Amino acid sequence: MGDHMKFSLDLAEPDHKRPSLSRRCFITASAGLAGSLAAGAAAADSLADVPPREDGADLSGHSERSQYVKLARIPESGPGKRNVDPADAINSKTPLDKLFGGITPSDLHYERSHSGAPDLDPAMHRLLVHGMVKKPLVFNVEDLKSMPSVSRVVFIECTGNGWENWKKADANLTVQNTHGLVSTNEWTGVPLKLIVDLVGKDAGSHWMLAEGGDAAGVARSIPLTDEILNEAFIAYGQNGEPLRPAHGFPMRLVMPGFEGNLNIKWLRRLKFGEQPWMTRWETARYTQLQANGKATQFQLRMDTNSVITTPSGTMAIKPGYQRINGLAWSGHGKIAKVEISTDGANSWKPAQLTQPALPKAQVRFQMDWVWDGKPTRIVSRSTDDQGNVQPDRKSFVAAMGSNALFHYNAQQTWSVDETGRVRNVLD
Ligand SMILES: Nc1nc2c(c(=O)[nH]1)N[C@H]1C(S)=C(S)[C@@H](COP(=O)(O)O)O[C@H]1N2
Ligand SMILES: [Mo]
Repeated sequence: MGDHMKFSLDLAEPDHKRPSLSRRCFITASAGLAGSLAAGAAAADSLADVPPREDGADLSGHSERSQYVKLARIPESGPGKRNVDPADAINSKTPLDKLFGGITPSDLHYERSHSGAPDLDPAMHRLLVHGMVKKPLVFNVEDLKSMPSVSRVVFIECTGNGWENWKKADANLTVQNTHGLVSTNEWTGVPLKLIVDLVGKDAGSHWMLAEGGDAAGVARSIPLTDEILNEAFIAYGQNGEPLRPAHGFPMRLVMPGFEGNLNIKWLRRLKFGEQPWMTRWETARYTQLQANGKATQFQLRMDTNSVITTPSGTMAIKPGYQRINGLAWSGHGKIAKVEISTDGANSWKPAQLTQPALPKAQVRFQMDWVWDGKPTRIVSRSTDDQGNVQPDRKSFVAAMGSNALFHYNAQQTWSVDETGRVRNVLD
């Protein structure tokens, strides 16, 4: 590792057989490196080396980000259509390259709204639950809040995430552009199962229609598998506070592991029935065009995915020590392993996963790398606990054909040129 300090940070999950995390979290330095810390760190031996203490601002009702921190989503009006007037935007992407850990701040959770974000009055809002049930019911927000609740950290991902790279790679894209339609929040709400039991769903009903209260009237037919009945919930809470209007205030459906579109916002109706309703959102839209020109319906699961966020598109690195990190997620379950290649997918090394790695949530991965200054390509590959491996781009496109637009989960390659410039490339 030459003159560079070597970090070896063990992030393994503690368990009863092992010493505690704090005892196992250690940093070791290669010999003879006193004073030569990570990039940019300087030797110091007195308080004169750090700035003096400062007066504080008045305390306030809520806190803002530091004036020195600039974080924003990017509104876009479709694949490759950036820098648009927000009035024309159809989605707004999360700055994955500027965030830490696994939770997305609420105001930076990506947004996809088909007809803007209505600001609904919770006192007026109602949820109708009807169809093949013994007793149709109407719930308001207070009804939901008074019931037993679940809180769960899960990712929501738009089926369109990754659509930028289906056909070509624009070298000027950041990871926010390529992968910013996925975010992870802690959502709180009432289990769907409880609502199903309260209304007395007919045993012959295996589908549920969920409809939003926005002008677009997004409505989807959801198959009532055991997994969905056990895991779906109607959320009113987001990262410890009421939902933000952009994310469905005052209530939305949360469907852990399934396509973003099913997570119906501003939820106003659940209807139980025998067959899917074939709404325009599952016929004209959100179907997957195959190579033979036919479209597949109800491709609902979000697949195993990962992306390196540092270093990533448009960043620049210097030769020497780098701490690579990124995010991995799978709609099938928990991320079990992430591997990184720093030589264009020729050889792979395991990355460390930041614990806890929760099922159907984004997990942060990290790895040491010393860049020798020669042009190369870096890429990550995730595997989940159900054995699904994120495909390389060539086999993914060969399997899906190039007519498709949704559910892109191929490995993301970043090239590094001799000046250290990092760029989006296909493979
Ligand atoms: N009522 C309604 N629900 C909706 C949408 C919408 O436009 N209206 N957009 C859907 C789509 S396409 C996605 S990807 C997710 C996005 O959720 P978010 O904006 O909270 O990230 O919400 C889904 N639920
Ligand atoms: Mo979406």
